[in-house]
Amino acid sequence: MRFDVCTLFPDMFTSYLDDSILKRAQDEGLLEVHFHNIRDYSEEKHGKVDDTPYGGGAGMLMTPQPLYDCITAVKKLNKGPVIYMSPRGKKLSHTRAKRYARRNDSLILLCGRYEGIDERICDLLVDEELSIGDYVLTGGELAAMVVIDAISRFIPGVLGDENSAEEDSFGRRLGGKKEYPHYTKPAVFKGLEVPEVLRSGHHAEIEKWRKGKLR
Ligand code: 4FV
Repeated sequence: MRFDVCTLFPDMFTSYLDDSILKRAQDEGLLEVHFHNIRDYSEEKHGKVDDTPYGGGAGMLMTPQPLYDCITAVKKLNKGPVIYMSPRGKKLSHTRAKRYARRNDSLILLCGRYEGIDERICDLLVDEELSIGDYVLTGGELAAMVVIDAISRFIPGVLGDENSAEEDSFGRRLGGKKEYPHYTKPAVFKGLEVPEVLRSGHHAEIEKWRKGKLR
């Protein structure tokens, strides 16, 4: 799966994507993430990408020209939907992440900064707005990392165990509920014992106990 990220801060993604599961997924060609610095498309001197809002109000907005030219250039490379990370958007969920992974080979993620972007970019180029929660971040980059992470877990081969994504919280295996408590070695830690049933080897009993712990 290919992601193209339009952002003012491409370097923010480096450490997050250069480690662990997502790094391996990229090395194995299961995941591609390309970055496009919106500032590179500014026609203003000094790469200006923001300006004051018409009608007044606090803060600055991202101006339309750099955004339009950046996204238009990226659309030549990536035929997927343009998704703007915004508190206004539909809420990211297990189901929505899985759907993106199943229905799309590629996505374009647009990261806003300041108070957001000129609405005409939404009118002209944005296909969907997506939110990771009802709060406001200083930039869409963190939201884009969350989206890349949550969707990538559903790309076949990214997680060691094919079923893992469905066995986690909200997964089909758990009926969409939040997962049961997990324990690993040692059997006793700070005087707290791992529930006996989990060490019994009785799989039916273990399954029953786990189902009883779902929330
Ligand atoms: C956000 C969210 C979010 C709004 C202004 C970036 C910021 C700034 N994105 N889910 N919540 N974005 O707060 O996705 O442009």
